Amino acid sequence: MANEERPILLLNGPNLNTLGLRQPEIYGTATLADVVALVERTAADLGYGVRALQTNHEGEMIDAIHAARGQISGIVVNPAGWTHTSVALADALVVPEVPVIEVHISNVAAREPFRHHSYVSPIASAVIAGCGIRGYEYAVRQMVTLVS
Ligand code: CA2
Repeated sequence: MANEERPILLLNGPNLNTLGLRQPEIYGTATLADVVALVERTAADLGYGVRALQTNHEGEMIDAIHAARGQISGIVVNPAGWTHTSVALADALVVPEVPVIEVHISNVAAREPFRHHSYVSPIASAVIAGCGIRGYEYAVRQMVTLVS
């Protein structure tokens, strides 16, 4: 099956639709559209398509993950605030049975203690944090290495 038929699923969690609009000292000035374009460009260079979703609604993200089962090569996810709160999202991410790579724009380990725990990291193949939006590019490259 061609890689385009099994795209990489790019998931961005709550409030990331406002990326670039506030707190540039933490998150930089790039927008969510810049992130999606970077991921699409990187994946296309490596022969993969991308299906992208950003949502502020946890159930919508969980439903999208369930619906992707059997259709995707892997998941690149920035769970945002749900990283630190959501057993349900972590449980959903294993449903498609594909590699999951967790991305954080900021270095969560260097921030408040409540950001030091992730429910997603134990089910992730890799975790990238503190590289700015470049972390998404690195995640796609690592994903393609894992699934090709
Ligand atoms: O560093 C990251 O990528 C985070 O996942 C971002 C989350 C935060 O809760 C995590 O601890 C780390 C926050 C995303 C909120 O999105 C914003 C976008 C623009 C400006 C401020 C927040």
